[in-house]
Amino acid sequence: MKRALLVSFVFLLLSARGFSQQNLKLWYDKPADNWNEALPIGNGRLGAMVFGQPAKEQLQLNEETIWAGEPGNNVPKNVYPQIEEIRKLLFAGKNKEAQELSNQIFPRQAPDNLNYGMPYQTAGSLWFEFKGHDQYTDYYRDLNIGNALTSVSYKVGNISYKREVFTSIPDNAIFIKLSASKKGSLSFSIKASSPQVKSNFKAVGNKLYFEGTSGSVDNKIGKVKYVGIAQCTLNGGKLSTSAEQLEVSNADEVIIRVAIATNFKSYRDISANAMEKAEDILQRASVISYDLAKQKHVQAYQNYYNRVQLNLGKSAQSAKTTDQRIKEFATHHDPELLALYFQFGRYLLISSSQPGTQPANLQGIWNDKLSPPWDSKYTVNINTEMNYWPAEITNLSELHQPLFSMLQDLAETGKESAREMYRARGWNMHHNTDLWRITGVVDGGFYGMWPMGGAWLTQHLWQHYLYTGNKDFLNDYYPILKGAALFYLDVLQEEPTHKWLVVAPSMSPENSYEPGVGISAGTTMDNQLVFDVFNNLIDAARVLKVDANFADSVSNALKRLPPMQIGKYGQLQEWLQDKDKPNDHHRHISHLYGLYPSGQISPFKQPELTKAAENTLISRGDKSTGWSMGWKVNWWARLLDGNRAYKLIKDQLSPAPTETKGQSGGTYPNLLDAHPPFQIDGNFGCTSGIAEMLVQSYDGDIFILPALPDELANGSVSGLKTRGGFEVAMSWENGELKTLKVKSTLGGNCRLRLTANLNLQGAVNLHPAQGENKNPFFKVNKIKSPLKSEEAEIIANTYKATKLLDFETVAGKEYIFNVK
Ligand code: FUC
Repeated sequence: MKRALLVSFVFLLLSARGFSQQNLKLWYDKPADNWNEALPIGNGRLGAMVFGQPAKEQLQLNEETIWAGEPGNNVPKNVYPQIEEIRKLLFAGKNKEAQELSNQIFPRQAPDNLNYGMPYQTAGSLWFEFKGHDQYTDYYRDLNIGNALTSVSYKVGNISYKREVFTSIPDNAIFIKLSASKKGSLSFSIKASSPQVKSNFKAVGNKLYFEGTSGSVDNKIGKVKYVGIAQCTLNGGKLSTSAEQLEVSNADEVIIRVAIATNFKSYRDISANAMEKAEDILQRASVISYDLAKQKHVQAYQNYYNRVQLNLGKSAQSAKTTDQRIKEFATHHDPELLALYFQFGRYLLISSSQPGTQPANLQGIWNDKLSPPWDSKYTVNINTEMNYWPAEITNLSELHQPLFSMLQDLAETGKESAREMYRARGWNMHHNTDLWRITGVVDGGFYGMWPMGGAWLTQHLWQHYLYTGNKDFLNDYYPILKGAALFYLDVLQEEPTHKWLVVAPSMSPENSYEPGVGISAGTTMDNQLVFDVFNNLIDAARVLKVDANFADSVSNALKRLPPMQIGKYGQLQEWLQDKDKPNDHHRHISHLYGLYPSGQISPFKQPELTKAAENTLISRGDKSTGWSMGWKVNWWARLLDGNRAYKLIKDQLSPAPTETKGQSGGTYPNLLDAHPPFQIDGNFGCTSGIAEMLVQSYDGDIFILPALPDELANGSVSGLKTRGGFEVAMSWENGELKTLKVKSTLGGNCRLRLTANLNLQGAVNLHPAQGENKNPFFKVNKIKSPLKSEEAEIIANTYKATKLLDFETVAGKEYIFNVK
């Protein structure tokens, strides 16, 4: 019996793999007309957008350290007395005056002696011009996310032309192969261009150099020097050069290798030699054959990518081009597009965030401008965090590392803002940072007076520990957690009414309770963030057996944080006072941080609070910016409403508006998320949301299929991770679990939550769970009972009955179950 089970399980996994591999392509029958149709490739450090135009191919290029400006923070001097003044005004109920003073000390535009962060900038483009290729037939281009290769093919006359491009992870270069069905038919020129003010181009031998210096913005001079080199190797034919271009005539096949490097060493050191670095990379890449480089790249990519398989079923839609499928997704059942979209999020993380690189910014690494929207920086009041939501649950844990490295920098630079602005120990940052790790206020008092960026980002450290159990990691990063806790210990103020400890001044990101007034004391999100910062510190100190006294003082402060509150409309209150507006459709719903990504609100432990969160979510409406809808998918998953989560995915996976600005997101033809304009967070948010619909592990257990929508009644998934280092594979039919495999990497008790009518059969002692989960990775922090307005009417939801089952696991073992 067991054997039969195993065989059927293996078959299932194999078929899932075979199945999904056929459908891992974005494909089109015409070239990209604009950037939002071009296809992104990247290795974490280098990015390219491939347009696929037959007569004039464009590769728009990025290198992740080409940012405007130079080292240096943006912390204003001598603002502490005014911060104190703002506090007093807030506690006296003079909020408008507090906002005015905040706007005055932190003006909307950067003052002359400061900056509001630097923009991430493009490295320019390479152009391949093929005379006579304007008329073509049999056009096809794709991006295969199963192996991270993009290709273009078409015919001119009876000759077939093919291009293949990839950005190698191991060899750190872009490889391009141009071929044709008939020998001697490749004739074209290669040029480079750049919008940078300081740039130059020269062709020497078989190399085209494109160099430049990044731009100057606000009080910073552009000092990032970059050197790009495209090296052309011919099979047959002839290569010639003119001043600024390479000319290929009658070649059989051409390989082009592109290296780009900068003088960047770290956020405070730009003394590297860009030319030497670029030549060195190219030299190494040029001794590897194209085929070997391709093989190495695919292997390195698949090492990450292949860990998760998702099969949601087939439909005839897959015969259509990707842009067409996006147009029809809301009306035509297309589960394969959903699986592709999920995997595309993983593809983007693998391609924009590799160990040792910069973290993925607002556009990952893909940007064709000098002044991209919001500078393509790191906005940390939601966007940067969202980029990393898929990292653990979709089994890409190592790719979280660039965010952790950035935190190491910020924990240094953020000491200055903590000290100068708040006279506090530890470190902090506000709602933006950049390559130079600024930590001061950006965009003025209304948007930027939010000293909570570090509180949110450090959650990623603790969550990484909960997923991996890596104590060395925790030990290394403990000082950063401690620095965040120290900051809030010093900054918390006693508010006059309840004597709770609150952060002041701050705000509920970007929202206002009166026109133009958002500045606050003790917003719900701040309270939730500090709750998590303090609990993480206490738990980390306990795991590492350090700082018992310090943990005690943190624990004392923790007890004095405000509880969550249910306001008069039955909503989760956003501010300390019940000032929420019932018709507020603001994109930020920051106080639902407690529901997701944090785990402070659970349908099973706090049904009323959960209902209040749901009321808030409903009143905010569905349609919003891309990232807001991505967040909503995760919230509806946590609210155990798979159908509503799926509805939000449909809103997101519909054609992006043609407007380049606005509040109603969607998806561009290249499957990238529209804020609009393009912003990558929505892709990552939806990817993690889809995973949260299938498995959740924040509430003391592993909830199997918590939010499966009716439209995805059959499917299978493997490789999803949970806290406690478990890896889950499962299949379901008619909306019910069929098979389940749990792999334990850390051992310990495994507590499963599943629908009550299911009985699992497996070769372990599976018994009804009792008491709290004794596996420490599943500890649930007790929140205070919420306060409830007398006017609030709350009728908690009834959820499908579930049961909890425990079994003991051994590290390295797999546990296979079938449903009886
Ligand atoms: C925050 C959001 C905007 C945008 C920007 C990058 O300011 O409110 O919608 O996503 O970040």
